[in-house]
Amino acid sequence: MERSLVLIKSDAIQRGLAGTIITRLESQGLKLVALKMLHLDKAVARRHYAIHRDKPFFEGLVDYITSAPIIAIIFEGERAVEVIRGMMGLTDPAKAKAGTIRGDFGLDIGRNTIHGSDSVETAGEEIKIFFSEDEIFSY
Ligand code: DAT
Ligand code: MG
Repeated sequence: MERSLVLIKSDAIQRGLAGTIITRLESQGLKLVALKMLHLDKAVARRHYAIHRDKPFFEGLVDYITSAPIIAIIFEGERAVEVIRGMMGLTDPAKAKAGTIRGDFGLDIGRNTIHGSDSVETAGEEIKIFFSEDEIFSY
């Protein structure tokens, strides 16, 4: 069974959208196997977004994701990575289709409410940043 790391990002938490977003994903049949609320420090944020370190938006992205608490979740399911990316919609909420999480709730490309792993390999790496093995449940 595939796993994906989801982050409910700072703007979504501040706007009270965490439950709505989690419900959408759970309702699709994705299984919650780990969940925690945390306030990221800059070092962990930089590690999570390391692939973007040379982009002009990198420091703004790190400031944003560390500006308020987030919720980190591992969802498990068949083709979980692809299913979640589809439900999230495109990175820029202005381009994301209605019915997708970003299309419905995203404010702008920086504040787009949700992160989801972009491949199974990335998911494995991202999960290790946020969770230890004993925080991941089997049921
Ligand atoms: P995604 O989150 O869809 O995987 P990404 O990996 O390209 O998108 O970028 C990571 C995050 O960085 C994205 O969710 C929001 C931010 N971001 C991406 N492109 C941006 C841009 N041009 N300006 C500002 N923020 C950007
Ligand atoms: Mg990405």
